Amino acid sequence: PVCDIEVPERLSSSYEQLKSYHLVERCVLVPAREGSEEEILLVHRSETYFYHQHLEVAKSTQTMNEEELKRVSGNYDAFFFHPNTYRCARLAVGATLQLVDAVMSGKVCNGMALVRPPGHHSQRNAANGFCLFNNVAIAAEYAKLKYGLQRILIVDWDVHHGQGTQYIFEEDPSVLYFSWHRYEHQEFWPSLKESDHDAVGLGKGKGFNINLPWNKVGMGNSDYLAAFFHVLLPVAFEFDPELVLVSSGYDSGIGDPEGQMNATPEVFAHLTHFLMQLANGKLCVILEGGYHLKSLSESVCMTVKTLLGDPVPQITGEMAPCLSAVESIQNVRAAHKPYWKWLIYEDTSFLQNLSTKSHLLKKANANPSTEQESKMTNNDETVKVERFLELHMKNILFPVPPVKTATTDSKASAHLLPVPLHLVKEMDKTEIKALVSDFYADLVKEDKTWLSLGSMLAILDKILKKEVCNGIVESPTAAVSVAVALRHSVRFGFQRVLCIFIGDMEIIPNTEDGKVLMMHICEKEQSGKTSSKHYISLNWKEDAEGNDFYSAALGFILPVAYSYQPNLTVIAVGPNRSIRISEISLLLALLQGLAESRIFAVMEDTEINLMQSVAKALAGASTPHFGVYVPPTQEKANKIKILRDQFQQEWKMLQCSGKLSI
Ligand code: Q9C
Ligand code: ZN
Repeated sequence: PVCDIEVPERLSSSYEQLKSYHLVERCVLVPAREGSEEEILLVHRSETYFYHQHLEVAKSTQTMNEEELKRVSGNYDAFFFHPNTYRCARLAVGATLQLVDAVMSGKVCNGMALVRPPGHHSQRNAANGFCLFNNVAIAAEYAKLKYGLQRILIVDWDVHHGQGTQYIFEEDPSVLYFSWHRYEHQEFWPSLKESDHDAVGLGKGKGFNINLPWNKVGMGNSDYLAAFFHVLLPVAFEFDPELVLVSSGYDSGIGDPEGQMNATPEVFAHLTHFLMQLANGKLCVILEGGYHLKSLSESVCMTVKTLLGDPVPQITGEMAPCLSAVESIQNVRAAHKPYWKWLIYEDTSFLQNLSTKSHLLKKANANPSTEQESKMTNNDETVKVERFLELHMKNILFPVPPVKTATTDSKASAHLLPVPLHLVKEMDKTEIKALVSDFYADLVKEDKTWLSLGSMLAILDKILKKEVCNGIVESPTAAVSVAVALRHSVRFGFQRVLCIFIGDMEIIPNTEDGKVLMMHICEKEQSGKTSSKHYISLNWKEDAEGNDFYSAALGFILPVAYSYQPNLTVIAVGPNRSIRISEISLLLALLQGLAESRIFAVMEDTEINLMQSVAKALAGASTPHFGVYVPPTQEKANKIKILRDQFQQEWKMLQCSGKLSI
């Protein structure tokens, strides 16, 4: 039997594409090795015998003739032996473990293993779905044993359910397994009941298996991001893993003949960027599926580029999850409510009548096309997506600014910052004066104010001209500085600016309607200011030790921001901020996925610890830690719910339940 999609070209074309983006030369190359029998047996041992059937059978295929290979392969579902399969599979295991060692020893922060055969369908005692040994599962057991890890997160973004991985860790609370997958009400391979959202784990492992079944094809960027905001990320931050492994199949990307989904390569940059915020950045990405060679290789490149710390491309197009995706998200949240603190006060209930149920009947009645016909249309489709991607990647990729983070040395305090920043000269006084009187006179009333605009304008200019990626500036009058900054940016041609105010500030109403989205995080209710689509006030006061801001950041701020798709983010920290430094760091880390990482921080509160943390977050120099996870109080959870209900029609990434409450 032959397999015409899980082919060696998957690796060679990915590698060629990495070379053409000059990504290979920026990586540390970790040599592969064969995984040892002992390592393979960490997962594939038989519990009752000394004879380890799975390993022995696999080993014996090395010397078989074609007929024997066919016979053995016939014992499995969608697995095909070649005389080299065993050796390749041992290399795939070994390469994966080498990556785990490189990350755990601190030699590298993160990395990707380009291996085949893939692993996530492989079970303790069976090959399955192109997988012989379960590379990622072995890696998790290995990391537990060798490094004493107690919490490992496996994120399986392959379009198929990694049922093998689920079976292996079903009863194990030390490994949290998350998988989304094409399901179509159990119509799609491997067509298992246990791939549905109600398979949450067994025994002690209850709550540590999370399945998000897609009941329709055509899921895209918004659906994947919604799944991260409303399911995976909150759980992941609560779980607080020590290591993150990705079962990284790109058959969930556009053009894949298996997945039939619509997500474009840059979404993988975003998913990667989010996962880099966990486990102190310890992230190992291991290849699984992905059968459209162009889609696969571009997605691999987006992943590696992000692992290397490059800014993330903007997502284009309408940001709204589809109804079926939202329904799936609602059900998995309902299924996991008993197990996770962050869900305690979320109003989640199961949705029984899914909008996709009728689609089953349609499918059964549809005329099956002949194999010849479907091969033809498949080829057409493949070429079409190839052409689309060729153009699309040119459109979304952008030159990385030569400088990451800029500041001015107005008070000679820049040297106190923990990371070397790029120093920019203040704008010249006459120049400011001219600018202000021409365009900003209504905003700048006091004389001493315009004097303080020199640093702000100098840095902002560099960001707008894309000479630097982000910047930090002190300002004794943040509200005025920001008002000027916003109008200046819009005048420069930026169409959507996201502005987040933190603390007590007299917010100057913006006149750039629709081109600015403001969010104000403060303790007191803003009297007289009513929220609207472009002005949202989030009253929040710190009341816990640790960090209880995850629910606001993931459940509200990020979905709104992703719905808006800003091309610049401005953050202003004023007096009496009501969130902690660790919470501001979290926000900064998450928001760097937007606006090609263009962030401008305007600081009125210049407490040294705060300045250091913001500088660190912007420079991306250290791996973040955001303080201990604290679940939101009922009051706070309720606040988020009310805001979500209020805005989910306009900012659709907020949607996480099927039947809208308004
Ligand atoms: N009629 C991975 O992506 N399809 N495996 C079988 C049987 C198997 C995919 C169809 C697809 C396996 C790693
Ligand atoms: Zn797959």
